[in-house]
Amino acid sequence: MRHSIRPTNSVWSGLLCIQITFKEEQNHSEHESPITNPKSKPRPQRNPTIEPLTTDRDAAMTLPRPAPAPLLLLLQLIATAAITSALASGQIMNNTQAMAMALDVNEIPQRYDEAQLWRIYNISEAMQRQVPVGQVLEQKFGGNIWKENSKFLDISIGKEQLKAARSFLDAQRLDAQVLSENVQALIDEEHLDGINATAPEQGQRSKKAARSSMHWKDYHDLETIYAFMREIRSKFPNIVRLYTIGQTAEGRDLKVLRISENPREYKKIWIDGGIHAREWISPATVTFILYQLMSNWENQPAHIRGLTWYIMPVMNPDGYEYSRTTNRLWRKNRSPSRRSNCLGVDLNRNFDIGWAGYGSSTNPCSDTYRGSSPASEAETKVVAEFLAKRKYNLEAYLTYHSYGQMIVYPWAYKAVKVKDASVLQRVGNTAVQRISQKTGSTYQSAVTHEVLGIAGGGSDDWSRAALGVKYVYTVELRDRGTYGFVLPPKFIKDTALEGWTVAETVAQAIG
Ligand code: 0X9
Ligand code: ZN
Repeated sequence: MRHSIRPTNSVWSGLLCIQITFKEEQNHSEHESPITNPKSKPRPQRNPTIEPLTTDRDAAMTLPRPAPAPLLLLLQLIATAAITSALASGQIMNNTQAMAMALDVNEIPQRYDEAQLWRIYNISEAMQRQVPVGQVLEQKFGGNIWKENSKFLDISIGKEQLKAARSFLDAQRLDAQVLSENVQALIDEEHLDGINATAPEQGQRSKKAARSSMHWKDYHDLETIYAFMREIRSKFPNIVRLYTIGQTAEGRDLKVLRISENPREYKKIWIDGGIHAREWISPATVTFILYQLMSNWENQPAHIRGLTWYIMPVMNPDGYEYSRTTNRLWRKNRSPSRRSNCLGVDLNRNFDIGWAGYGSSTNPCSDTYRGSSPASEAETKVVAEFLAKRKYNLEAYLTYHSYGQMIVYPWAYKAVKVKDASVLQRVGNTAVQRISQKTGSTYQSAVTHEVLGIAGGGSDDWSRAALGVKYVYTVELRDRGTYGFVLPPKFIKDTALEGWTVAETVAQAIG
């Protein structure tokens, strides 16, 4: 039987705008284990012009509603008391962090008006040992680290702290290149770009709830991504299985698709996205990979069709939704901490490999907080358990992040290369070349610690160390700093194609 997801046109825009009949999943059981599905928090949609897969009620909750005045006052009081107690308890917390905490209480969207994005070069290792520049900018000046690698540090600084942070850099004889004068403008541009790309043309709008709204002209909320996964499952019931492997701290499902014609015998490849909430291009790319696979499954070459694919587009659903609704630059998950009012653990510092080593933080307020113990987080734990049970024949682990345009391989937790580094480098180089031919983008392939520095607790290193997976890559998608995480939707298709090219190349290498 031929399964097909029907592209509407042959050109890019049409090719990517799949029109698949939407059917509710009541008749299907996707749970392999009897895990219940607790009521998730309301999930407001960011872009009301996208054809809804959710109900009208959900769509109506596009923006968080302003709290009535007395309630605001009360919330302010609570926030002030919380800030005072956190300061009293000796927690290192600057104004911005305290503000963010107050905002967590209110769930009022965080704005970045006139916040600047800086790139700071020439931070020597010696200087870094004396004055950890990123850490100081983060903790003293409310900076938000976007990217730290061997060559530079990208950090955004709120309007109020710009002067003071500049003086600090001057004192250190460091200069900052301004990548963006106004981070909020980047966020607004990203939003508008998505709205323009998806504005319904006259007479073209399909009936509500009659069609799936998946496309790659804009970023999607979790529910749309999950509906797409269900759709794939119901279109290909013989070869696709949809797992709910656990729930997050906020009660959202963690979902994985398996695509295989012979799960017992075929070699396996795992692909995940969305470990970091703000890297929206990652889930967009992973869903695109799913689409590339399934829109032409029967004609795929043997090296693709002859594999078992495990695909998890959003490993951090709570963080992803929080980034969509409340704080665009949120990185971690949203789990509460016992010893702090700050929320969230960096899932890519929470895996059980070099966990207490370099490159992560013990401070729950830090963006690289490693958690209270290895795999303390539901997301980490269930993924690790799921994979550990399936490690036989598991040949590849691909994890998609942004930004930087890099394809990196272990190790990250120590300054050593894996023994077959030359093979990984060769496959990485092939992907780099193919990407350049396809889209013209320049990517770089390298061993992680050399280009991104040492950091323990990463999913990539864990898959290699704990499961012995051979082809392990972290793919840092576009761009190289112009927009950073806030990549306008017009770049999704080509970036996702680059991500697909890496997956294709690795699949071919597995053979
Ligand atoms: O730091 C990370 O987790 C990744 N970069 S990102 O900007 N997307 O956050 C790089 C991960 C590389 N691998 C490990 N550190 N294990
Ligand atoms: Zn990341």
